[in-house]
Amino acid sequence: MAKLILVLGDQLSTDLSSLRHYQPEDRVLMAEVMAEATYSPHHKKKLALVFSAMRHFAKALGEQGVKVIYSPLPESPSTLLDAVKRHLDDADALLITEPGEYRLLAEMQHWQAELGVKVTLLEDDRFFTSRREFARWSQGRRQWRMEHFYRQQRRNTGVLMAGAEPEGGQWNFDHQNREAWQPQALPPLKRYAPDAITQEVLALVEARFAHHIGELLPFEFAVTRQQALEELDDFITQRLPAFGTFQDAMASGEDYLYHSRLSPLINLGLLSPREVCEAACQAYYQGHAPINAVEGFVRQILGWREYVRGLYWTLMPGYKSHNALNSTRPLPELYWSGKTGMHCISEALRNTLQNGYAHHIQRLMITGNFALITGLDIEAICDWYLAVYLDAYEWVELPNTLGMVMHADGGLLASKPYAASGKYIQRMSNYCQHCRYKVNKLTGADACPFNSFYWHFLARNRTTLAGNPRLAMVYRTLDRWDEAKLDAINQQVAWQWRRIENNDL
Ligand code: FAD
Ligand code: DLZ
Ligand code: SF4
Repeated sequence: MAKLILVLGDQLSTDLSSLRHYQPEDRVLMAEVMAEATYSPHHKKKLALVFSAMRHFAKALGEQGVKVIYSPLPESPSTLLDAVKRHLDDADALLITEPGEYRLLAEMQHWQAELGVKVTLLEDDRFFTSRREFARWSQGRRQWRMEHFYRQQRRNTGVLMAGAEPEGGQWNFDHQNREAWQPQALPPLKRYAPDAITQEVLALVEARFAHHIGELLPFEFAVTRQQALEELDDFITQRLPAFGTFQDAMASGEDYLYHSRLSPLINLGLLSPREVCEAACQAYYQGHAPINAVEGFVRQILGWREYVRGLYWTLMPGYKSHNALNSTRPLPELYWSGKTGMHCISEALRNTLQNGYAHHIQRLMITGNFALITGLDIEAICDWYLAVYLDAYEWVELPNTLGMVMHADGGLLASKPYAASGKYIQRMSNYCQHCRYKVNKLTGADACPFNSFYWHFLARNRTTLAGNPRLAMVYRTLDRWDEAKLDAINQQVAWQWRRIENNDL
């Protein structure tokens, strides 16, 4: 009874549930296929990262004595199913750890009939919480809140717990994690020179995917398990201690600040969320990093990352079609070109297009906030976020974009929309000092566009949002404004839209 074990591009973990069933008579199949490389116009650096990491992982498995068939582009069949058909040979069963995205799971459910052999999908247990456990947690709750889920996660796992109490006496140190940026020297990043495998991949991406978004070179990212561990160690020793304090800060020309940039490696499977949290907690217990940094970091992984995955699998496929604020404006060209006079957006997009990266506050409060307050089309903005980041997979991208940024799920993921005027951006960054717009102006050719778009957003969504107690104060302010002021905002917004359409804002 020989099996074929299909390992996907984001399943690069030696303790993957399917690989734990490997027997000497079995074979492992890994395939680069056009269907996965093009279902989204992935950033060129993401393609290079995925293919290079896949090739290195296959090589490492082979060196451990595992029989691996590796099917590289451009010769590889165009879909995963075709790759399986080509290499099934005498195997009488196909084993797969369930994929991270709904679209692929839906396809795989037809494979047994197509292939005529038994297809078994195993749970992906590289997460703290199984899909079933999340469904159980969410069942019957009037409100789903990340904070409630997170506390339960802390209790269940014992992570950062001192007996029954949270370490440091509080569940949450967010109030210490909102320092605005102060100019300071940041630790240098580690860079990994492309080896022969990566160079071959870079040539492939340049030749076959030249029309995809983003800059391919320089490519200096970690692509192996060993390099991923070096990245983890570098973050823990160099950046974690200040991670909390500057978690929400933004600075012109500083692309990573104290963020970990570990998400692409965790999502690929080269690092496990458990070992990443353990490393951070160890830094706390050894007195190397303070509690606000370590708790803040652990919350992102044990809390947010698990929460969005649970929400995705519990609510798909229906989740994708929510549009509570009726956001329908076509995505402006500037999201793809990066060209705009709004310095905060231009910086977030420069980071995105050059590095396939933007830190959370850039994604949420700059490009996301702009999409929310201008009312951009939900599908288009979700497609954009899925395309442009090294770490983008729908299970994590969709809840963050549709729920957290666009408030399109009506507040299921976040209790209030993350809408903000220029004032917030001015407080948390130095962007406004370098901008052609004046952050304190509401109207006029040099007024910060975030201001009028923000008030216009509140005014046009009054019916849906005014009842939200967390927005009561801003609606009271809006209520004090006379018709002339509201009219001036409408005209400003109409004028800004014309400028956006002419690629001139
Ligand atoms: P750090 O700031 O160092 O955070 C540590 C880790 O926590 C990250 O590596 C990540 O694994 C996890 N994390 C932090 N915030 C979140 C979150 N909101 N949801 C899930 N995990 C989180 N993250 C992705 O991994 N893939 C995506 O496709 C993705 N799309 C996003 C889209 C939008 C609109 C927004 C607002 C956020 C998105 N995020 C996504 C979450 C977050 O922005 C990134 O995980 C983070 O910026 C990655 O950089 P980092 O590794 O330096 O993170
Ligand atoms: C992201 C990606 C890309 C670009 N290419 C491949 C590929 O050629 N072969 C493969 O097995 N996986 C690839 N992946 C990762 C898959 O898209 C990912 O497994 C699914 O989206 C489920 O998360
Ligand atoms: Fe952004 Fe407005 Fe500040 Fe310019 S002035 S950087 S557009 S918030």
